Amino acid sequence: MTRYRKKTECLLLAGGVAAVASSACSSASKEETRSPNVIIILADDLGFGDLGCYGAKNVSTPNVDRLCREGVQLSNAYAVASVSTPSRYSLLTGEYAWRRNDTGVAVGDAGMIIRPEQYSMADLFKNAGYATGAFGKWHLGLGDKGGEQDWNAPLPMGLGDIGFDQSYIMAATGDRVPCVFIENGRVADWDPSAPIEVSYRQPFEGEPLGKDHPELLYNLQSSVGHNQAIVNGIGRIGYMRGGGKALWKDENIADSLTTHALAFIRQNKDRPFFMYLATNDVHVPRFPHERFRGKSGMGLRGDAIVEFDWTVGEVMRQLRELGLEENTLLIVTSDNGPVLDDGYQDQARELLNGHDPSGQLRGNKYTVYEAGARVPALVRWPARVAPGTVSGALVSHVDLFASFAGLLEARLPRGAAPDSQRALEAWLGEDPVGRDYVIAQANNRALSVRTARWKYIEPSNGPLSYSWAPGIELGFLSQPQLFDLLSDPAERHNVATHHPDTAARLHAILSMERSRD
Ligand code: NG6
Ligand code: CA
Repeated sequence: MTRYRKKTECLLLAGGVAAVASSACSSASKEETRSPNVIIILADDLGFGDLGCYGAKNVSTPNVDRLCREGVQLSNAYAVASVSTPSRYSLLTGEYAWRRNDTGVAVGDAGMIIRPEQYSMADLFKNAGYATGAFGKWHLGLGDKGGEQDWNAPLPMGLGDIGFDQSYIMAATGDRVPCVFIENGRVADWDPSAPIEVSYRQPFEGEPLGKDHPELLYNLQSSVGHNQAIVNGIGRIGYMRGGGKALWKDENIADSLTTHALAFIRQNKDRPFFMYLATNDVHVPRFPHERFRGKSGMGLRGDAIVEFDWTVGEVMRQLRELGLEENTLLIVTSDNGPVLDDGYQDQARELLNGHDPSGQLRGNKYTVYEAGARVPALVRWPARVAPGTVSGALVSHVDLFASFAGLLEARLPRGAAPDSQRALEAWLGEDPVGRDYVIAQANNRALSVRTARWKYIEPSNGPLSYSWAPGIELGFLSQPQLFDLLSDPAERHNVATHHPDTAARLHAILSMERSRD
Protein backbone atom coordinates (compact mmCIF):
# COMPACT_ATOMS: atom_id res chain seq x y z
CA MET A 1 0.00 0.00 0.00
CA THR A 2 1.40 3.36 -0.94
CA ARG A 3 1.80 5.90 1.81
CA TYR A 4 2.41 9.55 1.33
CA ARG A 5 2.38 12.57 3.53
CA LYS A 6 -0.17 15.27 3.29
CA LYS A 7 1.01 18.19 1.17
CA THR A 8 0.96 20.72 4.04
CA GLU A 9 3.30 18.55 6.03
CA CYS A 10 5.67 18.06 3.08
CA LEU A 11 5.87 21.76 2.44
CA LEU A 12 6.69 22.52 6.04
CA LEU A 13 9.35 19.86 6.13
CA ALA A 14 10.86 21.14 2.94
CA GLY A 15 10.79 24.70 4.24
CA GLY A 16 12.84 23.69 7.24
CA VAL A 17 11.14 26.12 9.64
CA ALA A 18 11.89 23.81 12.49
CA ALA A 19 9.96 25.30 15.39
CA VAL A 20 6.80 25.96 13.42
CA ALA A 21 7.21 22.84 11.43
CA SER A 22 7.44 20.44 14.32
CA SER A 23 4.14 21.47 15.87
CA ALA A 24 2.37 22.05 12.59
CA CYS A 25 3.69 18.78 11.22
CA SER A 26 2.57 16.79 14.16
CA SER A 27 -0.89 18.29 13.99
CA ALA A 28 -0.97 17.56 10.28
CA SER A 29 0.69 14.23 10.64
CA LYS A 30 -2.26 12.24 9.46
CA GLU A 31 -0.83 9.94 6.82
CA GLU A 32 -3.10 8.86 4.07
CA THR A 33 -2.78 5.17 3.52
CA ARG A 34 -5.13 4.62 0.65
CA SER A 35 -3.57 4.39 -2.78
CA PRO A 36 -4.65 7.21 -5.05
CA ASN A 37 -6.97 6.58 -7.94
CA VAL A 38 -5.21 7.27 -11.21
CA ILE A 39 -6.94 8.66 -14.29
CA ILE A 40 -5.33 9.44 -17.61
CA ILE A 41 -7.50 11.47 -19.96
CA LEU A 42 -5.77 11.28 -23.31
CA ALA A 43 -7.01 13.67 -25.98
CA ASP A 44 -6.49 12.91 -29.64
CA ASP A 45 -4.58 15.40 -31.81
CA LEU A 46 -5.00 18.18 -29.26
CA GLY A 47 -2.17 20.67 -29.82
CA PHE A 48 0.19 22.36 -27.41
CA GLY A 49 -1.70 25.62 -27.92
CA ASP A 50 -5.26 24.28 -27.95
CA LEU A 51 -6.23 24.83 -24.30
CA GLY A 52 -6.99 28.07 -22.52
CA CYS A 53 -4.16 27.79 -20.03
CA TYR A 54 -1.75 27.10 -22.90
CA GLY A 55 -2.79 30.29 -24.69
CA ALA A 56 -5.69 29.16 -26.90
CA LYS A 57 -7.70 31.86 -28.65
CA ASN A 58 -11.36 31.73 -29.73
CA VAL A 59 -12.15 28.70 -27.60
CA SER A 60 -12.68 28.55 -23.89
CA THR A 61 -11.83 25.50 -21.85
CA PRO A 62 -12.97 26.40 -18.32
CA ASN A 63 -12.76 22.88 -16.90
CA VAL A 64 -9.26 22.23 -18.11
CA ASP A 65 -8.25 25.70 -16.99
CA ARG A 66 -9.51 24.95 -13.50
CA LEU A 67 -7.42 21.80 -13.54
CA CYS A 68 -4.46 23.99 -14.46
CA ARG A 69 -5.08 26.20 -11.47
CA GLU A 70 -5.57 23.26 -9.14
CA GLY A 71 -2.57 21.24 -10.20
CA VAL A 72 0.58 21.29 -12.28
CA GLN A 73 0.84 22.62 -15.79
CA LEU A 74 3.80 21.14 -17.66
CA SER A 75 5.35 23.05 -20.53
CA ASN A 76 7.88 20.46 -21.67
CA ALA A 77 5.86 17.25 -21.73
CA TYR A 78 6.23 14.88 -24.66
CA ALA A 79 4.28 12.12 -26.26
CA VAL A 80 6.58 9.45 -27.62
CA ALA A 81 5.41 9.87 -31.22
CA SER A 82 3.67 12.37 -33.46
CA VAL A 83 0.91 9.91 -34.40
CA SER A 84 -1.43 7.83 -32.33
CA THR A 85 -0.55 4.15 -32.41
CA PRO A 86 3.13 4.42 -31.48
CA SER A 87 2.35 7.17 -28.98
CA ARG A 88 -0.26 5.06 -27.18
CA TYR A 89 1.80 1.91 -27.40
CA SER A 90 4.67 3.61 -25.60
CA LEU A 91 2.48 5.16 -22.93
CA LEU A 92 0.79 1.88 -22.09
CA THR A 93 3.87 -0.34 -22.23
CA GLY A 94 6.79 1.88 -21.23
CA GLU A 95 8.64 0.72 -24.32
CA TYR A 96 9.58 2.95 -27.24
CA ALA A 97 7.36 2.01 -30.14
CA TRP A 98 10.28 2.30 -32.55
CA ARG A 99 11.79 -0.83 -31.04
CA ARG A 100 9.08 -2.73 -32.93
CA ASN A 101 8.22 -2.52 -36.59
CA ASP A 102 4.50 -3.15 -36.17
CA THR A 103 3.55 0.02 -34.34
CA GLY A 104 2.70 2.35 -37.24
CA VAL A 105 -0.78 3.91 -37.52
CA ALA A 106 -2.96 0.80 -37.22
CA VAL A 107 -5.86 -0.12 -39.46
CA GLY A 108 -9.18 -0.87 -37.80
CA ASP A 109 -8.81 -4.62 -38.13
CA ALA A 110 -5.23 -4.86 -36.88
CA GLY A 111 -4.52 -7.67 -34.43
CA MET A 112 -3.54 -6.86 -30.84
CA ILE A 113 -0.22 -5.05 -30.84
CA ILE A 114 0.25 -5.34 -27.08
CA ARG A 115 0.10 -9.09 -26.51
CA PRO A 116 -1.05 -10.75 -23.28
CA GLU A 117 2.49 -11.83 -22.41
CA GLN A 118 3.62 -8.21 -22.38
CA TYR A 119 3.27 -6.39 -19.06
CA SER A 120 0.98 -3.43 -19.60
CA MET A 121 0.18 -0.43 -17.46
CA ALA A 122 -3.19 -2.02 -16.77
CA ASP A 123 -1.44 -5.18 -15.50
CA LEU A 124 0.60 -3.01 -13.17
CA PHE A 125 -2.48 -1.49 -11.58
CA LYS A 126 -4.48 -4.70 -11.58
CA ASN A 127 -1.69 -6.53 -9.79
CA ALA A 128 -1.66 -3.76 -7.22
CA GLY A 129 -5.32 -4.43 -6.48
CA TYR A 130 -6.82 -1.66 -8.58
CA ALA A 131 -9.95 -1.85 -10.68
CA THR A 132 -8.87 -1.05 -14.23
CA GLY A 133 -10.89 0.40 -17.09
CA ALA A 134 -10.26 1.66 -20.61
CA PHE A 135 -12.71 3.88 -22.43
CA GLY A 136 -12.46 5.51 -25.82
CA LYS A 137 -10.14 5.33 -28.74
CA TRP A 138 -7.95 2.23 -28.65
CA HIS A 139 -6.04 2.07 -31.94
CA LEU A 140 -3.74 -0.71 -30.77
CA GLY A 141 -5.40 -3.66 -32.48
CA LEU A 142 -7.91 -6.24 -31.29
CA GLY A 143 -8.10 -10.00 -31.64
CA ASP A 144 -5.27 -12.45 -32.02
CA LYS A 145 -4.85 -11.94 -35.78
CA GLY A 146 -5.18 -8.94 -38.05
CA GLY A 147 -7.83 -8.91 -40.76
CA GLU A 148 -9.59 -12.03 -39.51
CA GLN A 149 -11.72 -10.86 -36.64
CA ASP A 150 -15.29 -12.03 -36.48
CA TRP A 151 -17.00 -8.89 -35.22
CA ASN A 152 -20.19 -10.85 -34.54
CA ALA A 153 -18.73 -12.95 -31.76
CA PRO A 154 -16.61 -12.28 -28.69
CA LEU A 155 -13.11 -11.41 -29.89
CA PRO A 156 -10.59 -14.12 -29.01
CA MET A 157 -8.21 -11.55 -27.56
CA GLY A 158 -8.94 -8.15 -26.14
CA LEU A 159 -8.23 -5.65 -23.42
CA GLY A 160 -9.24 -8.14 -20.75
CA ASP A 161 -6.11 -10.09 -21.71
CA ILE A 162 -3.79 -7.18 -21.02
CA GLY A 163 -5.08 -6.17 -17.62
CA PHE A 164 -8.23 -4.15 -18.17
CA ASP A 165 -11.20 -5.37 -16.11
CA GLN A 166 -13.58 -3.26 -18.14
CA SER A 167 -13.46 -1.61 -21.51
CA TYR A 168 -15.70 0.31 -23.85
CA ILE A 169 -13.66 1.33 -26.82
CA MET A 170 -13.46 2.27 -30.47
CA ALA A 171 -11.27 -0.28 -32.26
CA ALA A 172 -9.16 2.32 -34.06
CA THR A 173 -10.07 5.92 -34.92
CA GLY A 174 -13.29 7.73 -35.70
CA ASP A 175 -12.37 7.72 -39.36
CA ARG A 176 -11.69 3.98 -39.60
CA VAL A 177 -14.12 1.09 -39.69
CA PRO A 178 -15.55 -0.72 -37.78
CA CYS A 179 -17.71 2.19 -36.59
CA VAL A 180 -19.01 0.43 -33.50
CA PHE A 181 -18.03 0.36 -29.84
CA ILE A 182 -16.45 -2.77 -28.42
CA GLU A 183 -17.51 -3.46 -24.85
CA ASN A 184 -15.51 -6.00 -22.88
CA GLY A 185 -14.36 -7.77 -26.01
CA ARG A 186 -17.51 -7.80 -28.10
CA VAL A 187 -19.47 -5.33 -30.18
CA ALA A 188 -21.75 -3.28 -27.95
CA ASP A 189 -25.44 -3.37 -28.88
CA TRP A 190 -24.66 -5.95 -31.52
CA ASP A 191 -27.54 -6.19 -33.95
CA PRO A 192 -28.33 -9.74 -35.08
CA SER A 193 -30.25 -8.36 -38.04
CA ALA A 194 -27.14 -6.64 -39.40
CA PRO A 195 -24.05 -8.86 -39.06
CA ILE A 196 -20.82 -6.90 -39.32
CA GLU A 197 -18.23 -7.40 -42.05
CA VAL A 198 -15.02 -5.41 -42.22
CA SER A 199 -12.24 -5.37 -44.80
CA TYR A 200 -9.27 -3.17 -45.51
CA ARG A 201 -8.65 -4.99 -48.77
CA GLN A 202 -11.81 -4.97 -50.83
CA PRO A 203 -15.24 -3.33 -50.88
CA PHE A 204 -18.44 -5.26 -50.22
CA GLU A 205 -20.72 -5.69 -53.14
CA GLY A 206 -23.72 -3.42 -53.09
CA GLU A 207 -22.30 -1.10 -50.41
CA PRO A 208 -21.99 2.49 -51.68
CA LEU A 209 -18.58 4.08 -51.33
CA GLY A 210 -17.80 7.70 -50.54
CA LYS A 211 -15.73 8.08 -53.66
CA ASP A 212 -18.68 7.18 -55.89
CA HIS A 213 -21.44 8.76 -53.84
CA PRO A 214 -20.48 12.16 -52.47
CA GLU A 215 -24.20 12.92 -52.23
CA LEU A 216 -24.42 10.36 -49.40
CA LEU A 217 -21.82 12.22 -47.36
CA TYR A 218 -24.48 14.40 -45.79
CA ASN A 219 -22.68 15.07 -42.53
CA LEU A 220 -19.11 15.75 -43.71
CA GLN A 221 -17.40 15.75 -47.07
CA SER A 222 -13.90 14.30 -47.35
CA SER A 223 -11.03 16.46 -48.52
CA VAL A 224 -8.53 13.63 -48.89
CA GLY A 225 -9.13 9.88 -48.68
CA HIS A 226 -11.92 8.93 -46.28
CA ASN A 227 -13.89 7.84 -49.30
CA GLN A 228 -14.54 4.16 -48.67
CA ALA A 229 -17.35 2.97 -46.34
CA ILE A 230 -20.04 5.52 -45.53
CA VAL A 231 -21.36 5.51 -41.99
CA ASN A 232 -23.59 8.24 -40.58
CA GLY A 233 -23.17 10.33 -43.73
CA ILE A 234 -19.39 10.40 -43.31
CA GLY A 235 -16.82 8.63 -45.47
CA ARG A 236 -14.32 6.36 -43.68
CA ILE A 237 -11.08 4.51 -44.24
CA GLY A 238 -11.80 0.82 -44.85
CA TYR A 239 -14.83 -1.11 -46.00
CA MET A 240 -17.68 -2.21 -43.83
CA ARG A 241 -21.10 -3.77 -44.14
CA GLY A 242 -23.80 -4.19 -41.52
CA GLY A 243 -23.74 -2.97 -37.95
CA GLY A 244 -27.34 -1.77 -37.79
CA LYS A 245 -28.16 -0.32 -34.43
CA ALA A 246 -24.62 -0.92 -33.16
CA LEU A 247 -23.21 1.74 -35.50
CA TRP A 248 -22.12 4.85 -33.69
CA LYS A 249 -23.35 8.31 -34.41
CA ASP A 250 -20.33 10.58 -34.36
CA GLU A 251 -22.22 13.34 -32.59
CA ASN A 252 -22.87 11.00 -29.64
CA ILE A 253 -19.40 9.50 -29.23
CA ALA A 254 -18.28 11.87 -26.48
CA ASP A 255 -21.51 11.25 -24.57
CA SER A 256 -21.18 7.47 -24.86
CA LEU A 257 -17.57 7.39 -23.76
CA THR A 258 -18.06 9.84 -20.93
CA THR A 259 -21.14 8.01 -19.64
CA HIS A 260 -19.22 4.74 -19.47
CA ALA A 261 -16.23 6.39 -17.83
CA LEU A 262 -18.38 8.02 -15.14
CA ALA A 263 -20.17 4.74 -14.46
CA PHE A 264 -16.80 3.06 -13.96
CA ILE A 265 -15.80 5.71 -11.43
CA ARG A 266 -19.06 5.27 -9.55
CA GLN A 267 -18.81 1.50 -9.55
CA ASN A 268 -15.33 1.65 -8.10
CA LYS A 269 -15.71 4.52 -5.70
CA ASP A 270 -14.85 2.34 -2.72
CA ARG A 271 -11.63 0.85 -4.05
CA PRO A 272 -8.65 2.23 -5.91
CA PHE A 273 -9.07 2.39 -9.65
CA PHE A 274 -7.05 3.16 -12.77
CA MET A 275 -8.94 4.62 -15.69
CA TYR A 276 -7.58 5.24 -19.17
CA LEU A 277 -10.03 7.55 -20.92
CA ALA A 278 -8.92 8.24 -24.49
CA THR A 279 -11.30 10.67 -26.10
CA ASN A 280 -12.26 10.71 -29.74
CA ASP A 281 -11.96 14.51 -29.58
CA VAL A 282 -10.38 16.25 -31.38
CA HIS A 283 -9.54 13.71 -34.09
CA VAL A 284 -11.29 13.73 -37.46
CA PRO A 285 -14.08 13.37 -38.34
CA ARG A 286 -14.83 16.26 -36.02
CA PHE A 287 -18.55 16.09 -35.49
CA PRO A 288 -19.38 17.16 -31.94
CA HIS A 289 -22.84 17.03 -30.43
CA GLU A 290 -25.25 19.78 -31.35
CA ARG A 291 -25.04 21.34 -27.90
CA PHE A 292 -21.36 22.16 -28.57
CA ARG A 293 -21.93 23.50 -32.07
CA GLY A 294 -21.01 27.13 -32.56
CA LYS A 295 -19.57 27.30 -29.04
CA SER A 296 -16.03 28.12 -30.12
CA GLY A 297 -16.21 30.50 -33.03
CA MET A 298 -13.77 28.22 -34.86
CA GLY A 299 -16.14 25.74 -36.40
CA LEU A 300 -16.08 22.02 -35.80
CA ARG A 301 -12.49 21.71 -34.63
CA GLY A 302 -12.93 24.39 -31.98
CA ASP A 303 -16.29 22.94 -30.98
CA ALA A 304 -14.64 19.55 -30.56
CA ILE A 305 -12.20 21.18 -28.13
CA VAL A 306 -15.20 22.50 -26.18
CA GLU A 307 -16.62 18.98 -26.17
CA PHE A 308 -13.30 17.64 -24.89
CA ASP A 309 -13.33 20.22 -22.11
CA TRP A 310 -16.85 19.11 -21.21
CA THR A 311 -15.64 15.50 -20.85
CA VAL A 312 -12.86 16.63 -18.53
CA GLY A 313 -15.39 18.65 -16.55
CA GLU A 314 -17.70 15.66 -16.19
CA VAL A 315 -14.91 13.51 -14.80
CA MET A 316 -13.96 16.28 -12.38
CA ARG A 317 -17.58 16.70 -11.30
CA GLN A 318 -18.02 12.97 -10.73
CA LEU A 319 -14.90 12.82 -8.59
CA ARG A 320 -16.05 15.79 -6.56
CA GLU A 321 -19.53 14.42 -6.03
CA LEU A 322 -18.15 11.14 -4.76
CA GLY A 323 -15.57 12.82 -2.55
CA LEU A 324 -12.77 11.29 -4.58
CA GLU A 325 -11.18 14.50 -5.78
CA GLU A 326 -8.55 14.77 -3.06
CA ASN A 327 -6.97 11.39 -3.60
CA THR A 328 -7.22 11.03 -7.35
CA LEU A 329 -4.19 11.63 -9.53
CA LEU A 330 -5.70 13.03 -12.71
CA ILE A 331 -3.58 13.56 -15.80
CA VAL A 332 -4.86 15.30 -18.91
CA THR A 333 -2.67 15.15 -22.00
CA SER A 334 -2.72 14.43 -25.75
CA ASP A 335 -1.42 11.61 -27.93
CA ASN A 336 0.25 13.88 -30.48
CA GLY A 337 0.17 17.37 -31.92
CA PRO A 338 -2.55 19.18 -33.82
CA VAL A 339 -3.58 19.05 -37.46
CA LEU A 340 -6.06 21.19 -39.34
CA ASP A 341 -7.16 19.55 -42.59
CA ASP A 342 -6.72 15.88 -41.79
CA GLY A 343 -8.92 14.70 -44.62
CA TYR A 344 -12.36 16.26 -44.11
CA GLN A 345 -13.77 19.59 -45.22
CA ASP A 346 -14.41 20.97 -41.77
CA GLN A 347 -12.80 24.37 -42.40
CA ALA A 348 -10.43 23.97 -39.48
CA ARG A 349 -7.79 26.18 -41.12
CA GLU A 350 -10.14 28.78 -42.56
CA LEU A 351 -11.82 29.44 -39.21
CA LEU A 352 -8.72 29.72 -37.01
CA ASN A 353 -9.05 33.46 -36.74
CA GLY A 354 -5.70 33.92 -35.00
CA HIS A 355 -5.73 30.71 -32.93
CA ASP A 356 -2.48 28.75 -33.11
CA PRO A 357 -3.08 25.06 -32.26
CA SER A 358 0.68 24.47 -32.09
CA GLY A 359 1.15 27.19 -29.51
CA GLN A 360 4.01 28.81 -31.46
CA LEU A 361 5.89 25.57 -31.79
CA ARG A 362 6.96 24.52 -35.28
CA GLY A 363 5.00 21.90 -37.16
CA ASN A 364 1.94 19.83 -36.35
CA LYS A 365 0.88 16.20 -36.00
CA TYR A 366 3.14 13.84 -38.02
CA THR A 367 6.17 16.14 -37.86
CA VAL A 368 9.71 15.87 -36.56
CA TYR A 369 9.41 19.36 -35.14
CA GLU A 370 8.29 20.26 -31.64
CA ALA A 371 4.55 20.55 -32.28
CA GLY A 372 4.44 16.88 -33.28
CA ALA A 373 5.07 15.44 -29.85
CA ARG A 374 5.18 18.28 -27.33
CA VAL A 375 1.74 18.17 -25.82
CA PRO A 376 -0.30 19.82 -23.09
CA ALA A 377 -0.01 17.96 -19.81
CA LEU A 378 -1.81 18.76 -16.59
CA VAL A 379 -1.59 16.84 -13.37
CA ARG A 380 -3.88 17.26 -10.41
CA TRP A 381 -3.65 15.38 -7.16
CA PRO A 382 -4.84 17.64 -4.36
CA ALA A 383 -3.54 15.33 -1.65
CA ARG A 384 0.00 15.89 -2.80
CA VAL A 385 0.37 18.40 -5.60
CA ALA A 386 0.60 22.11 -4.93
CA PRO A 387 -2.06 24.01 -6.88
CA GLY A 388 -1.06 26.49 -9.55
CA THR A 389 2.35 24.94 -10.18
CA VAL A 390 3.87 25.60 -13.58
CA SER A 391 6.81 23.42 -14.46
CA GLY A 392 9.25 23.33 -17.34
CA ALA A 393 10.61 19.91 -16.31
CA LEU A 394 11.36 17.67 -19.26
CA VAL A 395 8.95 14.73 -19.09
CA SER A 396 7.83 11.97 -21.44
CA HIS A 397 4.73 9.78 -21.52
CA VAL A 398 7.05 6.77 -21.61
CA ASP A 399 7.91 7.44 -17.96
CA LEU A 400 4.38 7.29 -16.62
CA PHE A 401 4.62 3.50 -16.36
CA ALA A 402 7.69 3.36 -14.09
CA SER A 403 6.50 6.44 -12.23
CA PHE A 404 3.25 4.71 -11.36
CA ALA A 405 5.17 1.60 -10.40
CA GLY A 406 7.12 3.79 -8.00
CA LEU A 407 3.93 5.25 -6.64
CA LEU A 408 2.52 1.78 -6.05
CA GLU A 409 5.84 0.52 -4.74
CA ALA A 410 5.40 -2.27 -7.24
CA ARG A 411 8.17 -4.40 -8.63
CA LEU A 412 8.10 -4.81 -12.36
CA PRO A 413 8.74 -8.19 -13.93
CA ARG A 414 12.06 -8.49 -15.75
CA GLY A 415 11.92 -6.77 -19.13
CA ALA A 416 8.73 -4.83 -18.38
CA ALA A 417 8.57 -1.16 -19.41
CA PRO A 418 12.20 -1.18 -20.54
CA ASP A 419 12.37 2.48 -21.54
CA SER A 420 10.41 3.91 -18.65
CA GLN A 421 12.15 5.91 -15.94
CA ARG A 422 10.80 6.79 -12.52
CA ALA A 423 9.99 10.45 -12.83
CA LEU A 424 6.96 10.91 -10.62
CA GLU A 425 8.42 13.98 -8.93
CA ALA A 426 8.87 15.68 -12.29
CA TRP A 427 5.32 14.82 -13.32
CA LEU A 428 4.04 16.18 -10.01
CA GLY A 429 5.92 19.44 -10.39
CA GLU A 430 8.28 18.71 -7.47
CA ASP A 431 11.40 18.15 -9.56
CA PRO A 432 11.82 21.17 -11.83
CA VAL A 433 14.37 19.51 -14.12
CA GLY A 434 13.12 16.08 -15.17
CA ARG A 435 14.81 13.94 -17.78
CA ASP A 436 18.27 14.50 -19.24
CA TYR A 437 16.78 13.99 -22.66
CA VAL A 438 13.52 13.06 -24.35
CA ILE A 439 13.24 11.00 -27.53
CA ALA A 440 10.35 11.50 -29.91
CA GLN A 441 9.41 9.70 -33.10
CA ALA A 442 7.94 11.26 -36.23
CA ASN A 443 5.51 9.28 -38.33
CA ASN A 444 8.23 8.19 -40.75
CA ARG A 445 10.03 6.73 -37.71
CA ALA A 446 12.77 9.38 -37.70
CA LEU A 447 13.85 10.09 -34.14
CA SER A 448 14.69 13.33 -32.45
CA VAL A 449 16.30 13.93 -29.10
CA ARG A 450 15.75 16.97 -26.99
CA THR A 451 17.71 18.18 -23.98
CA ALA A 452 16.99 21.25 -21.88
CA ARG A 453 18.66 23.35 -24.56
CA TRP A 454 19.04 21.40 -27.77
CA LYS A 455 16.87 19.54 -30.24
CA TYR A 456 18.56 17.17 -32.67
CA ILE A 457 16.66 15.49 -35.52
CA GLU A 458 18.31 12.61 -37.29
CA PRO A 459 18.44 12.62 -41.11
CA SER A 460 15.67 10.65 -42.75
CA ASN A 461 13.91 10.06 -46.01
CA GLY A 462 10.63 11.66 -46.82
CA PRO A 463 9.06 14.88 -47.98
CA LEU A 464 9.02 18.26 -46.30
CA SER A 465 5.24 18.20 -46.39
CA TYR A 466 2.44 15.99 -47.68
CA SER A 467 1.60 16.61 -51.31
CA TRP A 468 -2.10 16.41 -50.47
CA ALA A 469 -1.84 18.87 -47.63
CA PRO A 470 0.91 21.42 -48.08
CA GLY A 471 -0.14 22.96 -44.77
CA ILE A 472 1.13 19.90 -42.92
CA GLU A 473 4.82 20.30 -42.34
CA LEU A 474 6.79 17.09 -41.90
CA GLY A 475 10.35 18.38 -41.94
CA PHE A 476 12.01 15.15 -43.04
CA LEU A 477 15.48 16.11 -44.26
CA SER A 478 18.39 13.99 -45.42
CA GLN A 479 20.74 16.19 -43.36
CA PRO A 480 20.92 16.38 -39.59
CA GLN A 481 18.99 19.22 -37.98
CA LEU A 482 19.96 20.91 -34.73
CA PHE A 483 18.12 23.71 -33.02
CA ASP A 484 19.00 25.78 -29.99
CA LEU A 485 15.62 25.85 -28.30
CA LEU A 486 16.72 28.47 -25.80
CA SER A 487 17.37 31.10 -28.46
CA ASP A 488 15.23 29.57 -31.19
CA PRO A 489 12.18 27.86 -29.66
CA ALA A 490 10.39 27.84 -33.03
CA GLU A 491 13.20 25.78 -34.66
CA ARG A 492 13.88 28.22 -37.48
CA HIS A 493 17.68 28.04 -37.68
CA ASN A 494 19.34 24.72 -38.26
CA VAL A 495 22.72 25.10 -36.55
CA ALA A 496 23.97 21.54 -37.04
CA THR A 497 26.98 22.68 -39.06
CA HIS A 498 27.85 25.35 -36.46
CA HIS A 499 27.76 22.92 -33.55
CA PRO A 500 29.01 19.62 -34.95
CA ASP A 501 30.08 18.34 -31.52
CA THR A 502 26.65 18.87 -30.06
CA ALA A 503 25.00 17.24 -33.06
CA ALA A 504 27.36 14.28 -32.74
CA ARG A 505 26.77 13.97 -29.00
CA LEU A 506 23.01 13.92 -29.45
CA HIS A 507 23.25 11.53 -32.39
CA ALA A 508 25.26 9.24 -30.14
CA ILE A 509 22.41 9.24 -27.60
CA LEU A 510 20.06 7.95 -30.28
CA SER A 511 22.59 5.30 -31.35
CA MET A 512 23.05 4.23 -27.75
CA GLU A 513 19.29 4.00 -27.17
CA ARG A 514 18.86 2.03 -30.39
CA SER A 515 21.59 -0.40 -29.45
CA ARG A 516 19.74 -1.27 -26.24
CA ASP A 517 17.18 -2.85 -28.57
C1 NG6 B 1 -4.05 9.32 -41.71
C2 NG6 B 1 -5.43 9.86 -42.02
C3 NG6 B 1 -5.82 10.80 -40.92
C4 NG6 B 1 -5.69 10.16 -39.56
C5 NG6 B 1 -4.30 9.60 -39.38
C6 NG6 B 1 -4.10 8.86 -38.09
C7 NG6 B 1 -5.96 10.23 -44.39
C8 NG6 B 1 -5.83 11.16 -45.55
N1 NG6 B 1 -5.39 10.62 -43.27
O1 NG6 B 1 -3.72 8.38 -42.65
O2 NG6 B 1 -7.12 11.27 -41.13
O3 NG6 B 1 -6.63 9.13 -39.41
O4 NG6 B 1 -4.02 8.70 -40.43
O5 NG6 B 1 -4.26 9.70 -37.02
O6 NG6 B 1 -6.57 9.17 -44.50
S1 NG6 B 1 -3.87 9.24 -35.58
O7 NG6 B 1 -4.03 10.40 -34.74
O8 NG6 B 1 -4.81 8.20 -35.23
O9 NG6 B 1 -2.52 8.77 -35.64
CA1 CA C 1 -3.72 11.19 -32.61
